[in-house]
Amino acid sequence: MGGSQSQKKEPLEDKPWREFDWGEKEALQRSLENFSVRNPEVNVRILVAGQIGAGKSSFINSVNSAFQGKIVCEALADATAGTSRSFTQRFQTFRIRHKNGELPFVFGDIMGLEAPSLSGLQVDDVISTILGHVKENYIFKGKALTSGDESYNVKPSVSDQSFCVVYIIAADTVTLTDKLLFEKLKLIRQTISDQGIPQVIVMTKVDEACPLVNKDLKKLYTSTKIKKLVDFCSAEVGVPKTCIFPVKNYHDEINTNPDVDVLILKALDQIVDSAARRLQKGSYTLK
Ligand SMILES: Nc1nc2c(ncn2[C@@H]2O[C@H](COP(=O)(O)OP(=O)(O)OP(=O)(O)O)[C@@H](O)[C@H]2O)c(=O)[nH]1
Ligand SMILES: [Mg+2]
Repeated sequence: MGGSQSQKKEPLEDKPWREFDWGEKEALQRSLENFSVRNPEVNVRILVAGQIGAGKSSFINSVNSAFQGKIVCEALADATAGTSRSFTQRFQTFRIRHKNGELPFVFGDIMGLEAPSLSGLQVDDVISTILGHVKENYIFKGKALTSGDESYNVKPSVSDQSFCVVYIIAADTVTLTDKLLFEKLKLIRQTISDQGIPQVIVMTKVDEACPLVNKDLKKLYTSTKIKKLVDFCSAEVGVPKTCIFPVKNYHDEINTNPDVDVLILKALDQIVDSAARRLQKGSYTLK
C-alpha cells in the first residue's frame, strides 16, 4: 500500500530545518539515567494517547530498548495491519529500565482513540486516566468509567497522575486522519492545559512517510516531507512545533541502532524535563 506514490522524488531542504546532534545519544542516556525526583517514592508518570495503531505501545517499547541496548517487547504491539479495533484494550503501566536497574519513569499505555465521538475510547476516560482515577488493568468499555465503579481510584497519589501527555501521531497517515480525531485531541488539550499539564507530540513511522528517511534516518531533519508533516500536526493539534518529535519506533528490528535511539531519547528528554517541571508544582484535581 502506498508504494507507487512513494516512488516520486522527495525534495530535501538545503539546510536542516532543525538542528539535531546525532552524536548525543550517550550524553542523553547518561543524563536521563542520572535523573532523580526530589521524593524518591514518586515516579514520573507519562501517558501516551492517540489513534489506533499509531505506535503508542511500540514507542514505550522503543524507549526501553534504547536504554537496554536490546529490543524489548513488553507492551504488546499489534502486527496486524489496518485494524479498526485497538490492540491495547486495558490500561497498563510500564516502568522504564536501563541495563542496571529501574528509572523513575513509568509510561501509561491506553487503548487507541477512534474518530467517531461515541465509539471506542472516550475522551472522559483519557482524562480520568491522566488524573490517576483509572486503576491498572481496567479494560476500557464503550462507556466512560464513573466514580462508582470498582476500577475507579477515588484518591490518586502523585505517582498515579500523569505529568506529561504524549500524543502519538503516525506520520504516514496523519494527513488522512479524520478531523474528528483531532477534535478529540483538542478536547483533551483544553481540559488538561488549565492544569498546566505539558503535552508533547511524538510523530512515529517517519520511515513509512518518507522513502528517503526509510533509507537513511539521518535525512529526517532535511526531509521536506517530514517538515511539512510536523507543520501539519502543529496546526491541527495546536501543539508548538518545538514540542513535536519525529521518531522511528523499533518495529521489525532484532538489534538496536544508535540513530533510532538518539531520536527516541531526545523525545524522552523533553518529555521528562517538562513532566519534572510540572511535578514540582504537585498533584492536581480538575473541577
Ligand atoms: N514502520 C514503522 N512501523 C511502526 C512504527 N511504530 C509502530 N509501528 C508498527 O505499527 C503497528 C501498530 O503499532 P502499536 O504500537 O501496536 O500501535 P498502538 O498505538 O499501540 O495501537 P493500539 O494499541 O491498537 O491502539 C505495529 O505493527 C508496529 O510494529 C514505526 O515507527 N515505523
Ligand atoms: Mg497499543
